Amino acid sequence: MKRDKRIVITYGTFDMFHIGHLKLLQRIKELGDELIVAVSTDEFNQVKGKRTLIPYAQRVEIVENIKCVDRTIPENSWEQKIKDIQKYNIDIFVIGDDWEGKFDFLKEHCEVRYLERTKDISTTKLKQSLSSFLSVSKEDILKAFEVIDILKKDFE
Ligand code: C2G
Repeated sequence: MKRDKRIVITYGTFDMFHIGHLKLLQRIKELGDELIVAVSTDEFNQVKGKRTLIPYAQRVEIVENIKCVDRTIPENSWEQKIKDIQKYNIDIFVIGDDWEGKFDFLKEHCEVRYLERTKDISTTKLKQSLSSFLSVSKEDILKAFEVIDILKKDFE
């Protein structure tokens, strides 16, 4: 029985949602008609050894409100993908190419595509720039304000 809609699925943590995540989801959606995103639960992120800043409830609420996303499901384990593909009649599994080859075993069940990651942005980089921003000491900030005051006087 020919189904008219092509259904695509991807999996991820989507912590501190950023432009790299958005560009990926938009490009995945272009491959089909309906996009399902499996968002890693906090418990599964522990299994993945991934520390997240934003709790699952907020990460999944953000993802399900992304225009190109039609549905979200929880990602609780590495092993659920085949069942998901069967349960949701998935035509294409897609993920960033940092996973290149890792999910080829799904090829018996659906098409598998790896898309290029967006360069120069990652949750890790965001956390690093956030911590360096926050590590500016109070003295440095006060000194900066003093310099601004001096400069303002010079221009008066
Ligand atoms: N991504 C991207 N460009 C970036 C950062 C991330 O395209 N600059 C992609 C990743 O390749 C992944 C998706 O965004 O396809 C989500 O990234 P993460 O939240 O880091 O997800 P990850 O930890 O890779 O989880 O079972 C699969 C795992 O759950 C994937």
